[in-house]
This record gives sequence, C-alpha cells and structure tokens, in this order.
Amino acid sequence: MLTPMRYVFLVLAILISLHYIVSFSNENYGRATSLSQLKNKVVGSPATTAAPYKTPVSEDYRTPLNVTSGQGRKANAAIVILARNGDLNGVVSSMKQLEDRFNKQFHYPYVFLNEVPFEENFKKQVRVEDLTDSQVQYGLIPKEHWVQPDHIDEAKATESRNQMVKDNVIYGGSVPYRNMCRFNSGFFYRHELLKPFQYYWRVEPDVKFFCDLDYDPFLIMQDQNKMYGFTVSLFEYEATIPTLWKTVKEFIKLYPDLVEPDNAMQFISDDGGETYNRCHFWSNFEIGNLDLWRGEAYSKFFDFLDEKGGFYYERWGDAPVHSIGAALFAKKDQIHFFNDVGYRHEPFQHCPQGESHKRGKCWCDETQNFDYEWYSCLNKYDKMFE
Ligand SMILES: Nc1nc2c(ncn2[C@@H]2O[C@H](COP(=O)(O)OP(=O)(O)OP(=O)(O)O)[C@@H](O)[C@H]2O)c(=O)[nH]1
Ligand SMILES: *[C@@H]1O[C@H](CO)[C@@H](O)[C@H](O)[C@H]1NC(C)=O
Ligand SMILES: [Mg+2]
Repeated sequence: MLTPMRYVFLVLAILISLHYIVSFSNENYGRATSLSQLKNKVVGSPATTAAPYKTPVSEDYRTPLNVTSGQGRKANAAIVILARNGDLNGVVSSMKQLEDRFNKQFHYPYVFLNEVPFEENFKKQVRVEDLTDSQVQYGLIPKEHWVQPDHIDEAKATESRNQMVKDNVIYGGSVPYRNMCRFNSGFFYRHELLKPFQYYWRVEPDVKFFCDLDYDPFLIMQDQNKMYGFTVSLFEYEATIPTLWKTVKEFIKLYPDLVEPDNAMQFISDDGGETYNRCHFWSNFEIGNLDLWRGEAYSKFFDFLDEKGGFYYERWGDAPVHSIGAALFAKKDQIHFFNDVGYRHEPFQHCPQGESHKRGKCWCDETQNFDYEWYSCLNKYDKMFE
C-alpha cells in the first residue's frame, strides 16, 4: 500500500536522485579537460524525439550546374581544408567521402591551406585525377596570420601553458594548436585564395560523412540568407576560456550597436548574457557565409579578443569564438542546423533520424546520435525557435 507518508517519501527520493544526477553530470562536465574524459562519463541519452527539421524539397536545390548546358545553379563557394603534410591520409579519407556523398555531383572547388608548403607527395595523392573532378588549390598561410603576435608576453604565455599541462588540459602545452585556433578564428577568411568566395564548407582530416546529400547546402545558405551552419554543438571546457566571457561582455559594452538585436544570445547564455553557458557549435564542421567574419562587427570583435591575448594566455578555441560571434552578430534564424548531414568527428556524431536517415541512405547507427545527449547543446538551439 502506498500510504500518503510513503508517497511523499517516494516523491522526495525521486527528486533528490534527479537533482543528484543533474548536478553530477554538470560537475563532471565542468571539470573535463578533454573529450576522452567525457566519453567515459556519458550518463545515457534520453529517448527524446528529434525536433522536426525540414529537408528542403524544392528542385531548385537539387540541380547542380551543368556547365555544358548552363542549366541549374551553383553558389560562390569553396571547400576549405586546413591541414599539415602529415594529415594526408586523413585528408584523403574525408575528401573521398565528401566527394561520394555530395561533391561529385556539385563540383565545388577545394582550397587547401597550410603554414608550410604542401609537399609534392601530398598534392599528387589529393590531386584532381584520383579523388575529384573539381579544381584544387594550395595556399600558403602568411606568417603574420599564423605565428604568435609580438604583443604577447612570452613569459606569461609559457607559464600558462605549463600550468595547463599540469592540469591535464588537452593541447594545453601546444603553441601550434593555439596558432591554429587563432588562425581559424580570425584569418582563414582573409586568405588570398578565399577572397573570391562568399561561402565555405570547412572540412577536417579523418571525419566521416554518413549520408547522401542530394541538395546543395550552399544554395540553402544563399537563398535563405543564412550566415552559419552546423551539425554538432556542445559545451566548451572551462579551463580553456577562463576570461573569454568577461572579454565578450566588455566588447558588448563598448560596441552595443554592433550586436544584432535579434541575436542568438539564448544559445550561449542561460541568464541573458551575464554568464556563458559554454555552448558552442563544433567548428570542425562549418558551412558559413564568409561575410559574417569579414563584416565590421566580427572584425572588431576578433581584433578585440586578439589584443587581450587569450588565444595564448589561455587556449581560446575557434569554436567558442566563432559561435559567440555568430550568436551575437547574426540573426538567430540565420544560424542553420544541417540535420541532413550525417557527420562524425571523433568522438561524437550526428546521425540523422527517421525520414532523413532513409532519404540520405545513411550508414550510421541511428541510436548513435549526439543530438540530445546531456552534453549536447542542440536543445538550447531548438528552444530559440519554440
Ligand atoms: N597546417 C596546419 N594545420 C593544422 C595544425 N594543427 C592543426 N591543423 C589543422 O587544423 C584542424 C584542427 O586541428 P585538429 O588537430 O583536428 O584539432 P581538433 O579537431 O581540436 O582536435 P582532434 O580531436 O585531435 O581532431 C585540422 O584540419 C588540422 O589538420 C598545424 O600546426 N598546421
Ligand atoms: C549537361 O548538358 C548537356 C547538353 O545539354 C547534356 O548533353 C548532358 O547530358 C548534361 N549533363 C548532365 C549531367 O545532366
Ligand atoms: Mg580535428
């Protein structure tokens, strides 16, 4: 028999354990310094039904430009891959999948970037003949876009790197990693080879593309006036960004007029901008409008962050920097979730569900889907449109 007393007791017990589960997971997250740490602490995803993301139906998005007949359309876009010579195998793997799932139909050109010249061996294997019919270009990153700037106090930077190594922060001791994060945050879109383009798709070595994409995501961006597209979002490690939000708030105070009134602050802050909830779009995948980064607001924003030195005194990632930029300077409905793109970058993946899974003939396991895991931020994105 469930007497009233027992009933009250039972409800209390449930509430207490719920509270415990929630605070336990948040606390773990706050302490995490690398993805592998998190991976072993997955609490299990609730069986939430995915939000009804619509796949574009118009044929306008499905007819790649036929150069011979002039039929169809194409956006002014490039696929951008920042890589080292040593990333060759991973690059080939990513690129082959992207070609098979999408680009062999759509023929977007590739731009490879590196701070040292690509070796002949790299170019031969990735070259047009074997992997793609599209144009492939190789760009050298100018030194001033890559190396630690002079205004950084090296003694202070070294000290902070050493501390991060002690604290087990992933890539905490690495200068090249910091160069890469700063380059992706503020320079890739200024590269000579990217100047002619308006849209880009960022691809990394060793990622997976699970589904056939039979429509052109760049045309979605263009026709629907989107600024930023993602497939996975999650929390950032606190240890890499101790003063980032403080800096962002200073910027907003200095330049309130640069902030878009219809912004996506709700995605990055749970208290109207007082604190950062650490949500960010996982920037190893991005489909974006380069105008977002080239515009006055983001340019000033990046310069402001760069001046503060957090790319080196801390380990600010391009993911939170881009995400905060997109959230503040684009309208919230200009940020697009590419639900139909099945995608994996270790150790997380977005696997399209239901109709979308079938339509794309996806080869990922539908139950292996990051969207509504407890450390995903997709629910915060959804909330903005409720
Ligand atoms: N040219 C060049 N590219 C780099 C360098 N470091 C990283 N990259 C590239 O920058 C991108 C991000 O680097 P990753 O090492 O994948 O960083 P991550 O995704 O945060 O970490 P992982 O979990 O290890 O993949 C990838 O496209 C790399 O190929 C570098 O020193 N030089
Ligand atoms: C492109 O157009 C030409 C000329 O109309 C046609 O012969 C060819 O089959 C078309 N190619 C494709 C892939 O549709
Ligand atoms: Mg990576």
